[in-house]
Amino acid sequence: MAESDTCRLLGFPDGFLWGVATAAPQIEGGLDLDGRGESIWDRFARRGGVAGGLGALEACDHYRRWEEDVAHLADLGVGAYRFSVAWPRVFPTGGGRPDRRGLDFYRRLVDALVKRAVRPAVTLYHWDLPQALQDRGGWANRDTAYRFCDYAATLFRHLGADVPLWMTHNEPFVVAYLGHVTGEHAPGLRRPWLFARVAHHLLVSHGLAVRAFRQLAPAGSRIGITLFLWPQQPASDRPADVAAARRADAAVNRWFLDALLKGDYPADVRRYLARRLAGPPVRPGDAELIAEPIDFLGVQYYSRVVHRADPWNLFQGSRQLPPAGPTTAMGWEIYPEGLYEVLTRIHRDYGPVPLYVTECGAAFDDRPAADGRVHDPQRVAYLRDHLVQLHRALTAGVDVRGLFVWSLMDNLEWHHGLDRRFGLLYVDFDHGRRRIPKASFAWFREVVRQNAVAMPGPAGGGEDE
Ligand code: GCO
Repeated sequence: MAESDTCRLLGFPDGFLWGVATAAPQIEGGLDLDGRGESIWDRFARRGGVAGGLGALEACDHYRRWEEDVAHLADLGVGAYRFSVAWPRVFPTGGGRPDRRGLDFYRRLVDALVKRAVRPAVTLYHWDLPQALQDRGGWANRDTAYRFCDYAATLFRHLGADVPLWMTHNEPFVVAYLGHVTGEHAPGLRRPWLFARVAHHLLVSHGLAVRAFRQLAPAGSRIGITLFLWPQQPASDRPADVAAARRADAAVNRWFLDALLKGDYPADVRRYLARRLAGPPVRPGDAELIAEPIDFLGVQYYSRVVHRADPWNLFQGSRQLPPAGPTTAMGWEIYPEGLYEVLTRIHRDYGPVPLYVTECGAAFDDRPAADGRVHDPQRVAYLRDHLVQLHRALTAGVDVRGLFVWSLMDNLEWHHGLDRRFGLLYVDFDHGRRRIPKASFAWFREVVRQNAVAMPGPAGGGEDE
């Protein structure tokens, strides 16, 4: 390395945890293998909710190719791998006796990771509810929260000793909103009045699982939850726009942050929802349950949303402005400063809770070049610019312990199907699902190895080595 490169390195604290993330329904496939039960995403895809239909859910065939994927993780040199357990593999109908084959799959995966010094970070619910539970009302039914706790306890017992980081839920806002308000995600409902009810039951199930964890998990392993936390900003300083952005922030961000870290839902949005739709069905003791202390909070950041007041929007009284600047293949504005804003905001408004950025990444239209390699300088620039903002937050005193890139490999981007490529590994879905490390894979390996990010030189090069 040249002297000048050393000067342009932005170093991270010792022990900073670098990782990559995936989720079972987005990579595993193997829908019919080893007794796996039907998930709400299978049913949703069968009904036409997913581009590419049920076949797209075969995704990366990770259920069969997991050893190859673990080898890629080892090659990448990451300290941790965040993945989710498929509830329908462990309890095909949501409850009863666990299926040994499902548990054994995750046991083998965890053992292989531990052997390669990659720490497993397990998400319990990344959106694949057993369809049998949906048939009984899904998350709109409080009973699902108790079923979730049983499922969580089973995993704590089986894997607890080897999993240092657990996450109860992935982005409960997205489950409540895209699954039950807009219907873009499974179970595909358009019933805005269910938002607060579903969100509440998700949080109750989180609290129950945290309490079970305290009894069952070995000392030293930690539990938290991951939240979708995008800044919601006003389009102008007109009072109506400012109020609209504030309301959106309350529904998207504060609803969850306040309940988990302050022990109450924000009064403004609670009143608003109760008046226009329906409030959360809170029972005595729920507030304390939800605010059961967690060991860390997972922050998932991709972009921001800018709001213009619109009284015709029933849910939040605003509409979203189209992005002003460059976007990713998701149509999301590239706004790295937002990561700094989110991290410092949590620190300021909620105190010094340990944070992990449990997802950050971007989709671009990658394809192999004539030389067979996949050059993705946009992803490298995206990640680098976000790491710079993360570093800024660390310098400002925010307690961020690690970052997980979304994602290890191209995978099923929910209703969009297989063509939104977020991976560091390119997956050739047409030819045997071959994995090809992209240029960003090599770039991230260097970040991990050096525990530092190299800043671009005056010519702006060094991105596609
Ligand atoms: C989410 C999920 C991931 C997505 C990723 C890109 O944050 O929506 O956790 O499953 O695939 O965020 O949209």
